[in-house]
Amino acid sequence: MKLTFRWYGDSDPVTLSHIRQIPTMTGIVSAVYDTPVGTVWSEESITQLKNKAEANGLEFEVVESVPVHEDIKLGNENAAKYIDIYCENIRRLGKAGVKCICYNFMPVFDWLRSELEFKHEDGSNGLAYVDETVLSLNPLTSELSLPGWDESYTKEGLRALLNEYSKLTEEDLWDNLKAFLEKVIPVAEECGVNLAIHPDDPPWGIFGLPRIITGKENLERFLKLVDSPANGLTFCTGSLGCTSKNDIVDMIRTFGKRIHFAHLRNVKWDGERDFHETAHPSSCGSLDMLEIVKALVESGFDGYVRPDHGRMIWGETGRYGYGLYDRALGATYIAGLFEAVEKLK
Ligand code: DNO
Repeated sequence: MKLTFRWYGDSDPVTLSHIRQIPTMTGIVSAVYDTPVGTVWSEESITQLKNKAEANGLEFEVVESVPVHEDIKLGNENAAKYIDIYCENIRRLGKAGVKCICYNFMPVFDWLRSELEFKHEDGSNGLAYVDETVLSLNPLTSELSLPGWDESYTKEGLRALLNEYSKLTEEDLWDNLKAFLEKVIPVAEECGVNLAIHPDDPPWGIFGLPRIITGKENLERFLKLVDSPANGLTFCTGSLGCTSKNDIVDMIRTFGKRIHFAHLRNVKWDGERDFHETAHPSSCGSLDMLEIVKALVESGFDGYVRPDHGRMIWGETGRYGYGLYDRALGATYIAGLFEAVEKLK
């Protein structure tokens, strides 16, 4: 496995020189942030990103994310045009040495939490999700700014989009995902790039919008849509594992080789649809991180790993979930688990 760290570009308070000093770190996970969704990324921006990483002794082999335009998910008359653009981005990234592209297929909203500064007993704080709070929110009237809310929508734009989605069923979303994969996977194969879908977070429908990348059965169905190694998974333990209904160790053992990228983090279940994010070690949350790493190693996983959301500790402020300190602790913990499991194999 290759240990990586997410970096949000020049505006990220966490610098590349910080990331480089985390033991055993090999590379960054990043994206071109200077163009809107559905545009071609300039070769210059891609090269700049790669050069910056390399100047700091880091590789740039993983992109998170190349976002999928809503018209592709809706399967409307613009879908073909945006899929062509997506293919061009795969070609350009492949040419620059990118090996893995993470993306998601969640309508409108990305990952969602109801609390950004949930207080932990030790004085740190982190992200949390309380279903009742989310159910009481109306995305059209709420002034909240949460991760997953795309700030670029105007209220009118969002209303129109939600209205378009109101006609879309889960089965329609499956059809549109299949149509997307049938075009992009052959291009990915040609370019030596693996695509890795990120599960829905949380893995259930919200605000009446369908979500389909949610659990074992659906992941099985997903992998069969286009049965190619290039059509793989980002296995996010915190997303799939935020509900006791998903047996994530079993899922890792089932999907093994089709996992190209692993997001390893822990969560504590507070109810059937309530959870908060914790420090990475097993004893801090509900997930058994050792069993997770064992399952990855034993199923021949040979991809990229990154620590995921961290708490804010030691007075750090910054991008929610993406501070330096707790993620760096997570990274060394993960590296330790891999070392132990691999040596004891
Ligand atoms: C949250 C992330 C997600 C993820 C996208 C992938 O922290 O894991 O934002 O990057 O859903 O497209």
